Amino acid sequence: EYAPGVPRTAYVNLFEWKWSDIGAECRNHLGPRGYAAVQVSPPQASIAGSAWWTRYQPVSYQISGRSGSEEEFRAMVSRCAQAGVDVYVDVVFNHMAANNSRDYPAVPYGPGNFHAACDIVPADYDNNRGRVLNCSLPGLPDLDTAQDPVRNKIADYLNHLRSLGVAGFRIDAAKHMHEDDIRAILNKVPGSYFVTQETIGDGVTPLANYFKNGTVNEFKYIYAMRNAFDRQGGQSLSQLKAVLDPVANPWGLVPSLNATVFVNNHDTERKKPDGVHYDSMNVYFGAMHRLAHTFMLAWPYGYPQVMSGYYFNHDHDMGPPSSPVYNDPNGSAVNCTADVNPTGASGWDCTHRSRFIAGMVGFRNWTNANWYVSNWVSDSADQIAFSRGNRGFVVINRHDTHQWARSFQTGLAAGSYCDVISGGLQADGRCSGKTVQVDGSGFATLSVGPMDALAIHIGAKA
Ligand code: LM2
Ligand code: CA
Repeated sequence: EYAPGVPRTAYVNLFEWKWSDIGAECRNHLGPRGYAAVQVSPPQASIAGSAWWTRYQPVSYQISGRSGSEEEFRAMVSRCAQAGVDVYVDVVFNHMAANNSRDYPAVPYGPGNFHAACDIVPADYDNNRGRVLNCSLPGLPDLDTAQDPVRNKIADYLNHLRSLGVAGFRIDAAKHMHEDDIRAILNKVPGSYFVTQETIGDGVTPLANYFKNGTVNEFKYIYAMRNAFDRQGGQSLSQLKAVLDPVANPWGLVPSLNATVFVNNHDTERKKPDGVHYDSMNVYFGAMHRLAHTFMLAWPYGYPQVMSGYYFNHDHDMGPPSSPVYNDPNGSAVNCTADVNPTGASGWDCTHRSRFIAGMVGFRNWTNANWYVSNWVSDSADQIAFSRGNRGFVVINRHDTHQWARSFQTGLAAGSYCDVISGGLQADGRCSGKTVQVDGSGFATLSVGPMDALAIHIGAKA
């Protein structure tokens, strides 16, 4: 449970959730679990249709759509604020909805507000930044964000969201807009707020140019998680320490303070670039997916986002069903139960409720002050453990069949700690999970089963 004064250091994307449901989730789960913020789906009016991607085709900047009305949106923001949870909005302003006339009277934008029609082709990402910036994501009229009237319309939208209490923005398709255009728009939006920019690395986009606007999504981290946990490209967990080493930085990740990271987002979890492998893991990877979150939340790099949406079927994605069902403040739920296997029937994955994830949000918050890794140990390619100095210790056993049992140096002071993955500290101080004894030299004898993890920290002493 969250304790006042502890920083909130992770956020969740409640993809396609309704505003009223998000307000309730803030109060019942996100706030108490220590989430910093919730990213919400694009709230502006979009083309009709039930597919998720209709919301990436704006027809105006009015707050209206299947997640709810402006009044419901406002109520959500205030309920979340009361629970200590900020709201970040996914804002789409690189383009408007597919429409041959290029006329959007409700903004209004007319044909003169757009770049000349041309579609981005794959080779552009290797050799033509101008086309990545000024041609269209296939079919989507590309706004000329160098025009002041266009910048003003977008800034009006962002300022409107700010007036409703919004604390941050995820800028959709950011690398398809010049960094100076984004800066000029944000300059028209006063105050201080969080920004993260969707910037999939390619051969032509200088990611560092975007730092002046806020953080960027570091997609290389997502690929590192996929490769290690799904054993792609000959990689494994034991290599993560070297891959993520902040000094050697062999993959050239952006600096931690500039990065937002996730195990999967709404695009990568659906895409199979080679027709076989998903671009990232997703909920169908089960325990492997949860263990990757355990790692992401334990490892000191970036600002992590947990993706939580509806069960999708890659081949027949029918769009979001009706709302998740959650009932009481203690976490019992009908549809939204954590750690269930995808069935397609219950509708929503509720990834953020999983103990592997929710428990680790607390771990990240409580270990934030020790932004380094110590006591790293790996006994096999699939087994790693490490400390966050004297504040927390985690064991991740991704081995399919073998348990991992040994004595570990935890780095923690002597005492008994409550494992936040098998359970957690209850309101009455009882530990519902495993209790771990750390001796006077920091050692604990532990046994962690296959595809399981264990995490203890100073905020959950048994
Ligand atoms: C993004 N980031 O840069 C979003 O994260 C991603 O989800 C969006 O694509 C994309 N940019 C545009 O905002 C999604 C979806 C596309 C879909 C678009 C627009 O992945 O498949 O394109 O939203 O709704 C759809 C059709 C596509 C068609 C296009 C225009 O799937 O076949 O292309 O509309 O009609 C002709
Ligand atoms: Ca553009």
